[in-house]
Order: sequence, then C-alpha cells, then structure tokens
Amino acid sequence: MTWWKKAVIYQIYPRSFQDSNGDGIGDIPGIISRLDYLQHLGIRAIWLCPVYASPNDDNGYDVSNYLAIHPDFGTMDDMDRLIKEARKRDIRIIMDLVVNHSSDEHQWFIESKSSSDSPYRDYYVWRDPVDGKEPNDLQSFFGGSAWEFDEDSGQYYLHLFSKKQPDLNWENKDMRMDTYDMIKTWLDKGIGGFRLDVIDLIGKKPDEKILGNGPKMFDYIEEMNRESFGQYDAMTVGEIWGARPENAADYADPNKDRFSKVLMFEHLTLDEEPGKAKWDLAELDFIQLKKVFNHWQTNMPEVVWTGLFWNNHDTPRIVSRFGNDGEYREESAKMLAILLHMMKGTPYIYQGEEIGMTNHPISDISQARDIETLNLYHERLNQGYSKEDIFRSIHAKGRDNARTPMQWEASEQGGFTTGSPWIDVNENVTQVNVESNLDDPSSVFHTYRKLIQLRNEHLIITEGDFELVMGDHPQIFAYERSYEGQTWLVVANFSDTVCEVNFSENKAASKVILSNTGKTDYDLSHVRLEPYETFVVEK
Ligand code: ISL
Ligand code: CA
Repeated sequence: MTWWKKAVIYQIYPRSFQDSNGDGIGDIPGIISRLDYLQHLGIRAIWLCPVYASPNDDNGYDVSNYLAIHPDFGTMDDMDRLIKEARKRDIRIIMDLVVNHSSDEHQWFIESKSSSDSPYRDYYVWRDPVDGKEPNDLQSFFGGSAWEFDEDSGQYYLHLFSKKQPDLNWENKDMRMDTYDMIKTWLDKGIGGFRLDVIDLIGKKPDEKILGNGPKMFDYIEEMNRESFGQYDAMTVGEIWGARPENAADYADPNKDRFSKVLMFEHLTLDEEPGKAKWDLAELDFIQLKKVFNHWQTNMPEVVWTGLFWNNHDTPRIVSRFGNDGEYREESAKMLAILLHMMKGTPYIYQGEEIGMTNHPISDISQARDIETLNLYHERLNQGYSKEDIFRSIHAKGRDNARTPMQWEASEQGGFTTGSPWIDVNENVTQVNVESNLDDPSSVFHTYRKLIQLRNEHLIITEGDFELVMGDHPQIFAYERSYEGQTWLVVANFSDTVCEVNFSENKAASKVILSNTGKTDYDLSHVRLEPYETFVVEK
C-alpha cells in the first residue's frame, strides 16, 4: 500500500508554530525542535505552509522567489536540515506549491511589468481597458475588482487574490516549463511532495469569466505530472474546493497521471447561506453533514483516494465550529477526532487541533492580521453593515482564528516565543496546552495518538466498507466499517444533551476499541450517551 494511504498528515502554519530566536515569528529551527513531539504523535508527513521568500501580503501565499527561504523562517540550510531530520523520524515534508499566482515582487512580474515587449510580459495576464475601464467585472476573492491598472503600459493585470498576487498565465509555455524546473529542484532536495494551492484556477479564462476547472486545466495538470512530480516518488494533493465524488477521478485517477488524491471540502460549506459568502452565517444542517460524508465515503470511485480534514489555516477551529468550545471542549474535540479518523481516506491534523485549540474572538480590529479579514471589515463597514454583524462573521469564520500561536505550555506566550508574538496568543493557553495534554492519558492529544496507532494496526480503517447508520437521527452520527467478516460500529452523540438509542442487535458489544469517556462496555440494545459521548466497538 502506498505510504500515504495509511499515513496521517500534520499541517504546520510556520509563522505560528514555534519561534526559536525570540523575534515573535515561528521559524524552521523551531519546527525542527518539535519533530520529536510530532513523531510521538505518530504522523508520517508534514504539510508545510509556504516558507518561501515573500513580502507577506498574504502570509507567504504571495511568493517572490520559489527557491529562497524567507529570512523570518531561516535559511536554505535550515530547510535542508528540516528535510533530513524529519526523514530520520520517518516524516516527509510536503511543500505548499503556490503557482496560480506569484507576488508582484517576483522577478518575473517585475520584468513583466517593466515593458510590453519583455519576454516575461506574457507570464501574467494583461488586458487592455474596455471603455476606459476594467476589462470586465471579475471580482477578487479578497474583495474589489480582480483587475489592477498599470499606468506605465496602460493595461490591466489580473489578480484573483490581492493586487500583490498577480495571476500567472498558464497559457504561456515558457512560464510552465520554468515552473516545472522549480518543482523538480524541490523534489531533488528530497521532499515528499506538494499541496497545490488553488490549483483548479490555473485553467482560467478571464475574458469568459471562467475561473475554476477551465477547459485546459486537466491538460496542464497532466503536463505538470509528466514534466515534474510524475518522475518522482511524490505525493500530490490539490486544493480543489469544487471536487466531488462525481468528478474526483478527473483530478486523482492514478491511471491518468494527475494528482495522488483529492481533498474533501464539501462538508465545510454547510454552515453558510447557499450561494453567498462564507461570512453569511447559517446554522449547520446536521443531517446534511452526515449525507455529505456518506456520499464521499460510499460513492467515491474505487481508484480515487480522499484527504480528510476538519480545519486548516483558512478555516475556523473545528471544536468552535461543529463542536462545543465551552463546557464540552474536550469531549467534543475527541468526538470530532474519532468521527473523522475512523473514516476511509488520509486524515490531516491542523496544528493545535490535537490539543483541542479553539477560535480566538478578537474585540478590536487592530488585533486582526489577515488581509481577508481586514478587507472584509472595511468593505462591509462601507456597505453599511453594523460592527456587531461584522464581528459576528469574523468571530465565526475569520482566518486568524486558526493562526494564533501554538499553545505549548501554560505560560503567557504559551512557550511559542520569548519575545512578543506577531499575533496574540489565545488567553485560554493556561488550560489548553501541549504540556498538560501530554501528562493526561485521557487527553485530546492521546486520543489522536491512539487513533493514529489504530490506523497503523487495522486494515479495516483504510480498506473497510462504510455504511451510515441512523442517517435521519437528529443527534447521533453513527456508521459501520466492515472488512473481511469484521464489523466496527462508530457512534457519536453530536450534541450537548443526553441521548438514548437502541441498536437493533440484541447483544452487548463484544469489544470496545476506543471511547472518549473511558467506558469499556456498551449494551447496544440500550445505549445512553452523555453529551458528545463517542465510542467505537467491534460487533
Ligand atoms: O480562505 C478562504 C476564504 O474565504 C478561501 O476562499 C481561500 O481563499 C481559498 O481556499 C484559497 O486558499 C489558498 O489560496 C489563497 C491563500 O490566501 C490561502 O491561505 C490558501 O490556502 C491564495 O493563495
Ligand atoms: Ca523566529
């Protein structure tokens, strides 16, 4: 079996993981110093968010040199050391590849902008004005027009994200070949693969307002595979919000030489008003949540592998979002862990999730760091929204929630830095931290660790069939996995009230594999579940 089918992957947001030199910014030496911790947890790969040279308009997702390390994070020697030290612990480094756009400070863009005759002009998307205005009304994902005017040449360039993130023109063959060379340089260093940022946008046709899944996207992905990572033992995973079981094989059929797997995003779109922005909050539809997981688990084509996750650096903390970050923080964090890690696919853990870190509601906009949140705040103020409304959205969905420093110990800066951190540490660091999790065998951390061990030991988790149970129940999330005559039943009370259920089987469970209460026997004909109580039994 390919290594990444059994593996659990850990995502690191380097600015917020571990500072080693007191400047308040997490760095690569800091990550190296925590590799033993990650090995103890049991993960087999790290997805490392961007550490490349960058003016940090979007915290590294605006790359000014793909082959240089940002001095905030260290040096290329530090990076080589990280790759080597991780390998010693059987951990691979998955780099974040941001090639839909670069920074406007990348040499290519500087050349491109310098003259309409530059050989690099066509590396980006330039268009003439229409009636003295933007070529069309395409909007940037971070607000405002996606077109920025350049006085010198009298043309506009496209930026689907901030204006400091000009979109690369994938129709240009030289640009593509330069990009493949860069990819190979990284693979030659011994990294384990790539997570490809917004890769569904590279086939865009801005004149026709086609963004995701443009007509040539699959040609580019195939070419990229053939010309770069396909020549290596590399795991590749695309960030494709629109992937569904129906089209997943287009992205990740191993016979088609595209990506290794697709990430599941659909479950993270269920608490917003359909067709509106993520900021337009709606109550989670629990029945729909179960339906969506069921659909992915049962209708995914046999050859396609799924990446499973609850949260990342762009989304709220899952315990605050779908769990309960007050009275039942630990119970619900463990419930969410068990539900996801007992499914088929490769689970990703976002840093801090393994200790049940929560959202961090800010009280003043001066505490915000993220460009998306800052733009939203000003845009909605101008549109007449009340501050109260805007903060409600930011508290629920702002990306800084996930970007507060990792909470290592119960001190003021949580062991993250000896200096002053670039973004505030969550005040709950005194209760929520790694140190206390390690000491307590029933902690959230130890639940994650146990789940990883189980995945290593039992093929039923990676290979077994999935069947949703009690799909219409308003509180219970339950499913069965079965493999070679064996059946495991996973049952969770996805609510903060006690719940009683009877499974038709008229017998006590034979064996408890795991529970978030420490209880070791359940009578399936009559189960009483405390809030968020969750267990896995072999039937
Ligand atoms: O965070 C989001 C919220 O509204 C997403 O829409 C996000 O912009 C989208 O998932 C793309 O994300 C990726 O590319 C962005 C970068 O800001 C994100 O951090 C990255 O994960 C641009 O490179
Ligand atoms: Ca530092």
